[in-house]
This record gives sequence, C-alpha cells and structure tokens, in this order.
Amino acid sequence: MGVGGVLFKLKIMEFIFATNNKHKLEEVKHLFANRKDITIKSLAEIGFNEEIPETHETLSENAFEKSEHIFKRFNVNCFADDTGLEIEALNGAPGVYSARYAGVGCSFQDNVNKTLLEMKGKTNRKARFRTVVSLILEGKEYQFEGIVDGEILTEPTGKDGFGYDPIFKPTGYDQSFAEMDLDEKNKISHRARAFNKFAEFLISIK
Ligand code: ITT
Repeated sequence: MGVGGVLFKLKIMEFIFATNNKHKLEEVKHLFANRKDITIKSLAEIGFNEEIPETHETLSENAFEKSEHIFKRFNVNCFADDTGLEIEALNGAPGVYSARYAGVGCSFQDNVNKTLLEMKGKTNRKARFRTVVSLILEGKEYQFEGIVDGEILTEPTGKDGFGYDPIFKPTGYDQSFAEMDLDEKNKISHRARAFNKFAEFLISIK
C-alpha cells in the first residue's frame, strides 16, 4: 500500500542485453542501478553462450542483427549495442570494425597498438565514439544513438574501462576514459547518452 492509501503498482520491465562483452554489461547495469522498474539480464543468465553474428557494415544494422537474433530465439524484450570509434584522420576507421581492427580474435591491446601506429605523426587527433542501441520491445524495433567527441592520445593512459578507453580523451576533460571510474564515464559516454534516450523512451510510453 502506498502513501495516503493509494496503491502504487511498479510495472517492472525485463530486458535481455544481447552482448558478449562483459564491460558493456557492467556499464549498462550500473547506469540502470537506480531504476528498480528495469531489470537487465545477461545472455549467460538465460543460458545463451554462443557468438551473435555481426555481418553488416553499419552500426545500426549490426545492432539490429544482434537484438533480432536473441528476439527470434527467445521471443523476449531485448536490446543490443553496436559501438564504433570513428577517427577523422583515418576517414572514420576503425568504425564498425572496431572490435576486430587488428584482425579477427585480436585483443583490446592489439587494437590500441594498431590505432597508435596508424595515428603516428598525425596532428589531427579528432575522434568520436558512437553507439547505436537497438531495442526490441513487444516485437517492435526502436533505435537510440549516443555520441561523444574527443581525441586520440599519443600513448595509453589509465587502467580502468576497456577497449580503446586508454587512448580516448573526451573533449573538455583532461582524463582518458580509462582514468575515469564507471560513474564518471557514465556521465558523458556515447553508451550512456544512447541509453539515457532509451530510458526516456521507456518513460514516455508508460
Ligand atoms: P558485442 O557485440 O557482443 O556487444 P563487442 O565487443 O563485439 O560486443 P562491438 O561490436 O560494439 O562490441 O565492438 C565495439 C568494439 O569497440 C569493442 O570490442 C571495443 O573494442 C570498442 N568499444 C566499444 N565500446 C567502447 C567503450 O565504451 N570504450 C572503449 N572501447 C569501446
């Protein structure tokens, strides 16, 4: 029973996050930690241990491919995130190929090393992270985009985060993403911006 005898009924929405990236899962769970009406489950929690195909050349198509894969298999509300680091001096590379920039099966460190090599001597260091979230809610798809501008550092700095975080410094800050804790990164990151739109959308349809 709620205040003043009014019965408040909290409608809890459950989503599967179609990702095999444990860092993304941690960031997004942290972002929604205060939203008691939203439950996020990992693929492991529903017993799915396979790779999800990513066969397209845009973040938008790949994000949809991932969410659709899980929706078709489990018929549940779910979402996926496809993210790319887009570097101006490299004509937008690694972009949609960010996960395998240094080759299939490469590590985060390999990708960082390759990026630093490609950027050697380049004075234009402008870059941005872009995330596209594909949400499938009751069988219908919705997308949300988040972007953060910044620059590529000349050497890795910081130990937190994942992927390209040690070489990305967001505009207006003097720390790399890898020097920020989860709370700080979640205030400004591409992923947080996309998921804030996602959260606003869920409120708007309630
Ligand atoms: P899923 O597809 O299973 O979600 P993934 O790691 O393959 O996981 P992406 O296809 O979106 O994810 O690949 C994006 C790559 O870009 C990822 O592997 C990281 O190397 C990098 N990346 C994504 N988000 C990042 C972030 O917030 N900070 C630093 N690097 C990031």
